[in-house]
Amino acid sequence: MEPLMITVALVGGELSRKDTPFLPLTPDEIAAEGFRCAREGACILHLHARDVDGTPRHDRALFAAIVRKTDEQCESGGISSPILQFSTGGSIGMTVDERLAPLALRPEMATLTLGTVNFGEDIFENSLPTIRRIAQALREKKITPELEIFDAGMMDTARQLIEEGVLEAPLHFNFVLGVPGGLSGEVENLEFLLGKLPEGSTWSAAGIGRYQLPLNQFALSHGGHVRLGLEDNIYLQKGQLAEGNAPFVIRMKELAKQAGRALASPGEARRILRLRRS
Ligand code: KMH
Ligand code: ZN
Repeated sequence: MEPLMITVALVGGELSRKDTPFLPLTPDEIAAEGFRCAREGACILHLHARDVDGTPRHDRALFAAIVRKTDEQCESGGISSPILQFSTGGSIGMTVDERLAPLALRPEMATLTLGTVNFGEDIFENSLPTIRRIAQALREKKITPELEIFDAGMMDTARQLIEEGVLEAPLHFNFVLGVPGGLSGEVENLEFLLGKLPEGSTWSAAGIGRYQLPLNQFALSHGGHVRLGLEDNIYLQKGQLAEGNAPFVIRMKELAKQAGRALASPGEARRILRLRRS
């Protein structure tokens, strides 16, 4: 098996400090948290940004500050900078223009959700024209997409977009299961989706709330990769808030060690993901 890539979804676009006091919000906090996670073995940071009052804001300057501060921390801490993966999902209600604005910074990776899905009481909107538009922006800027799969039909959309030439295989998929309104996070659902992966794809598994750990463990033992962190789950175990994102990484590092699977460095992750600028 390839070394395990750990992606950390540090903050997300929906939570607030009312949900957990351990949520990093400012660029300084996000960068410090990213550095801690990278030091423990994470190789990809999935990024959203927040305004001074914690409001989700897809603002280019905020993302630029996160990038700069993360690089500075890694350099002074003597570790390689992780891959920075910008969210193009943003948070519910953002316009597509807002969601795309930070891509001007040309990160190595960015997300691309392959369909509209109910998101709790809200709607996370990704019509086909929107998906094509985001995919084109990524292509033009040579940013590698991570395809976010929240529901089964999104795998059919992946196939359709490959046929259209909008997406180019081989591709990297991230299954985000357990969003209320999307496909739930039972392992059998992940197995079903894996059966639909286009040849040559790489994949990771993320689970919302209580689904995070079992889906991560399945991926660890089946040649996939993992996404974890506060965006998806704020509890380290039942009733115990995680004191930041690093505890999830530390636990996964231990599980990988027990399973005899090495962790991917950022350089190895660039090779595994065939990053366009590697
Ligand atoms: N905040 C969610 C509505 C992504 O980052 O690409 C969407 C999301 C997906 O978080
Ligand atoms: Zn996200």
